[in-house]
Amino acid sequence: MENYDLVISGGTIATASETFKADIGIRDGLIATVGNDLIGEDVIDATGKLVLPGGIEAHCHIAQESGMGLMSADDYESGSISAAFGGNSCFIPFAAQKKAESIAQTLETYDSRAASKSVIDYSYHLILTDPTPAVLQELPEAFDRGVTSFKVFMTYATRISDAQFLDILSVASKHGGLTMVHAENHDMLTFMANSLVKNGCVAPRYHALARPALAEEEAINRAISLAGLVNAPLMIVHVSTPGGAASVAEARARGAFVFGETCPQYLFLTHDDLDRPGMEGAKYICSPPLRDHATQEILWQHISAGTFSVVSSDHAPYRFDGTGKFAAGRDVDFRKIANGMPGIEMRLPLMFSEGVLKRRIGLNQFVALSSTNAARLYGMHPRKGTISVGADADIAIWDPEEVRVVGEMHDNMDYNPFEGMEITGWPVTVLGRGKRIVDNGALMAKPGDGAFIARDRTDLTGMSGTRLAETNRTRKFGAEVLS
Ligand code: DUC
Ligand code: ZN
Ligand code: ZN
Repeated sequence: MENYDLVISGGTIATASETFKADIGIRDGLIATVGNDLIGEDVIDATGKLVLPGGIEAHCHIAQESGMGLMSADDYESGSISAAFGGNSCFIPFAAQKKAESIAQTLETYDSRAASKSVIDYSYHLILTDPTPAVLQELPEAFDRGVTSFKVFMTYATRISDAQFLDILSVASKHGGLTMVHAENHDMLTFMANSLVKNGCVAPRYHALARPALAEEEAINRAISLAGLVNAPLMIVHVSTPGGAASVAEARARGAFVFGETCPQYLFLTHDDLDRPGMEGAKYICSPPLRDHATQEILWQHISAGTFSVVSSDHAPYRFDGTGKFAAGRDVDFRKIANGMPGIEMRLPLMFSEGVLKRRIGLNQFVALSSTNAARLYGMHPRKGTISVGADADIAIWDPEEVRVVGEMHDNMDYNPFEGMEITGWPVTVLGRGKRIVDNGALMAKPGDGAFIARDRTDLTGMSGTRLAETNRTRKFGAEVLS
């Protein structure tokens, strides 16, 4: 009988499509076989445990300056460690372009921030803030080196105009990149914020009022229309509204290249959290803002109906002090409080405990939402995101019965927005390419053990896209509307 480097024995394996009992044999960091009675140099007894593909965190801000220029509290070491304790074996933080910077310079900066620090495998999504013609020309080179997705903003100082958006989308359409968008209508937000502040409404709770659902819904519809014009794939990140989710669902139902993401904070927290005493509400300032209980239920319905391809943390860590939330002072209005909250370690336990165990989603759907779909969408499948022969042995072993009350996490934060919740089901061992990253509460990996993963372009097979009559060459008497 063959010997493997490591065997995971006796567990219940779940992928995005199947659940079954088997052993996994690992050799040279890859899954070499899935079978019974396997023999290994090293064995992990997974009896009574779930054996899942390691989570892939597809939206987090690590060692990144915000639009306000504020550095996130987590670097690639603390951020990746926290991710691993939360069941993730791979993550895709953002690499944010500074004004006037080339994409090559941006990627060089983030390579130096990540390389010797991450304990899990990683890639980046670019953030485009200065899409000059030279930058757009450079974009396909980033796709070629495996950075195949990038985010743009429809609000903030870093926002792009609709004209710039179309230019970007048409480059992405032609060269196979995936555009991710923060969709909120900037002028609606400015109007609301100015009116509130003028009337003395400056406390954290007004953050939610200043960013109404309608502003997100309008921007999502516009983004889908713009992408449709040039038939470009589009990922709407952090969808927080019923109308926004409905637009994603409608676009997907007609085969458009549209994908959606939501986040745990929109499922587990509400704008009432912004109304905590004193400045405590600042901990819950994130954008889009927290909504209400009715919205949570509708977002859950969209999760179970398949509207969202991924549930990501949007971990954007700013401490509750002068280095983070209050970098502009303690007595400032809500507009000047750092925007974002932590959650990279909580994403999967929350979704397992409240999603799977409360039967809102099935176990296979949990795997799809937490790992497999991200791997597919962001060009890492089948190397990552599944348990199959030849895949990286990126595996999370979960105790589905362990109960913990949420407290401190392994990130570099001084608060946890989910503190005090009772959560059932936690990852106990996480492997990255066959090596233990965390094991029974202990960190086993070293900074630098994680490697950069060059990603493929998004596979759009099975979606028809948007073929508008006006851009169809044969109907336009041969005119080249789109090059
Ligand atoms: N958008 C994000 O994706 N994260 C933090 C804040 C924001 O506006
Ligand atoms: Zn955003
Ligand atoms: Zn984000």
